[in-house]
Amino acid sequence: MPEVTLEEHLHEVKDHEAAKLISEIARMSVDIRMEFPQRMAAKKGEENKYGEMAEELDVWTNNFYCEEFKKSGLVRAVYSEELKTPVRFSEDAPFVVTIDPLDGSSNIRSNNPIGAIIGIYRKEIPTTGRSLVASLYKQYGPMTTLVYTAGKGVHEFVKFRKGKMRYCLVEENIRVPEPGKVYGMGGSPLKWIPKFREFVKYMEEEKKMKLRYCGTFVGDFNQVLHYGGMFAYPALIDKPEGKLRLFYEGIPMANIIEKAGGLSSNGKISLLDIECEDPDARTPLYVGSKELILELVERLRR
Ligand code: AFP
Repeated sequence: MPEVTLEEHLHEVKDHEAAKLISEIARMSVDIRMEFPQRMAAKKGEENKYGEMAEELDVWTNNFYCEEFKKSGLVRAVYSEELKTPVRFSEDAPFVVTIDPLDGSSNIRSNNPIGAIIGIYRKEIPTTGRSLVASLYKQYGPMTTLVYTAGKGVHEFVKFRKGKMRYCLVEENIRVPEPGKVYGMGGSPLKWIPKFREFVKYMEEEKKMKLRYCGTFVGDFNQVLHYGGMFAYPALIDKPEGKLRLFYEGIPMANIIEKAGGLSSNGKISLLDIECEDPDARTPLYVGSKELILELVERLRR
């Protein structure tokens, strides 16, 4: 297959400013990935707004993105899982971005896959996911990959080290396989709502699906995008809103799975249709193959 770089592929994106921002975000991976080894066993940073101990690398990565976004001149506001309030730059810049700058950072010490999740809007937040211009995630695994949608299809690239940094196309117009093969769930099974626990049993015993879970949403999502099935961080008995963040994690990834022919849900409706005023809101999250998500929503409704 002829080598197609990310920059060449982005020529197909009608919104040229969005294409430029996606290319800028891809370039940032070089400096970010180089920070990992020296901070692997870093001490815990300070407590974040959710009362969780942010890793030092969370804080560094967030600051790096904010500095680079400001320099790009393309971003007027950054909403981040690591910021108590959004940081604002020049008001005439075209985009507002939501970022989970380092998803899965509690997995750094164990060298599990980690990643970044980014939503790109022209409109102000809060808004629904339907107004996303583009969304993307980067996975820092054995290889650095980037998956994006700018509205027309979902496309995956892998970063080559040779020569100047470039991402090359691995697969374009990715479709979530039906039926799916794998499932993964966050949290403690003892805390999942009973109807979801029953559905997990159904996936195991009736659907004969295989458990695949790495503890990072980006890694667990990526498996479902490629092999089909479901990733869930469900509603919990003591926390009906679940753990994952609607704007920083759920909406950008829901956009990708749905543009790839899959579905997302909070147990009732698509994450892209949730109207929410709170940028820090959490949501129960179910994403995956369309038929499986429809079955789950039906069973949760009973
Ligand atoms: P961290 O970024 O604090 O590691 O949280 C990662 C995450 O938000 C998401 O990537 C995982 O799916 C989920 O948390 C795992 O949560 P549990 O450790 O509660 O299963």
